[in-house]
Amino acid sequence: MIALDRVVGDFTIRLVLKGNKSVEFHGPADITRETTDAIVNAANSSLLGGGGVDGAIHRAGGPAILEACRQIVTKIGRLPAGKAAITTGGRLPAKHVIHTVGPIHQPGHRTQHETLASCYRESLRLAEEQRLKSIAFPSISTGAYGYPVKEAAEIALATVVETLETTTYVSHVRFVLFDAGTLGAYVTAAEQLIESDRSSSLQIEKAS
Ligand code: AR6
Repeated sequence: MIALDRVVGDFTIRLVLKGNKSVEFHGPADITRETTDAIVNAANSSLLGGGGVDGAIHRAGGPAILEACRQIVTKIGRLPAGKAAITTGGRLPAKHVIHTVGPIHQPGHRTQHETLASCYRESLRLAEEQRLKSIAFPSISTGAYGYPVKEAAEIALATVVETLETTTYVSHVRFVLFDAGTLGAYVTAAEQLIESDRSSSLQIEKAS
């Protein structure tokens, strides 16, 4: 069992799954530096940018991303919560950005669980459609949208692990988490998953 509070700084923990697939937890780190085939943006329904990770992605990726978002909005209108759309990565190291809209947290609202799970499923579906091998997610909805991080981490991880059982191309998923508290919540969710399913294992990949 990993005692996360003893590990400080930038590192990666890897959850190894059947079929040579893996889910990594990396942080504290900035997703705009990721070299996965795609990174996921926690956007809003306008797709026209915002604060948090959305602002960081548009700043680092440049105007090509916004232009591609505008074209999507012209075609389909606003992107509903739980759905996803793919654009170029512009100047980012990742070739693609998958924009998804998380639920805004409202205490006691059970449908939000399904909407948040749908963000991960829909993003993975688009990556699979494009035959991408790797994708990086931020912690969707746990910033400005206020979703409790423990609950969000459990939903995110369970959905990703379940969806990875069905993918042909996508085999590496990386959660890139901006702060130590969020990283801790995701690793705890991974530890709980391993307790219930002993066929997977956790490894500390890198510590610096
Ligand atoms: N890399 C990785 N994670 C980041 C980064 C980064 N560069 N920057 C922030 N985070 P948020 P939401 C983390 O608010 O809750 C925007 O204005 C952040 O610490 O970005 O889904 C959109 O336009 C937190 O853990 O997304 C929407 O209006 C996580 O990313 C709204 O915010 C999500 O925080 C979406 O809210």
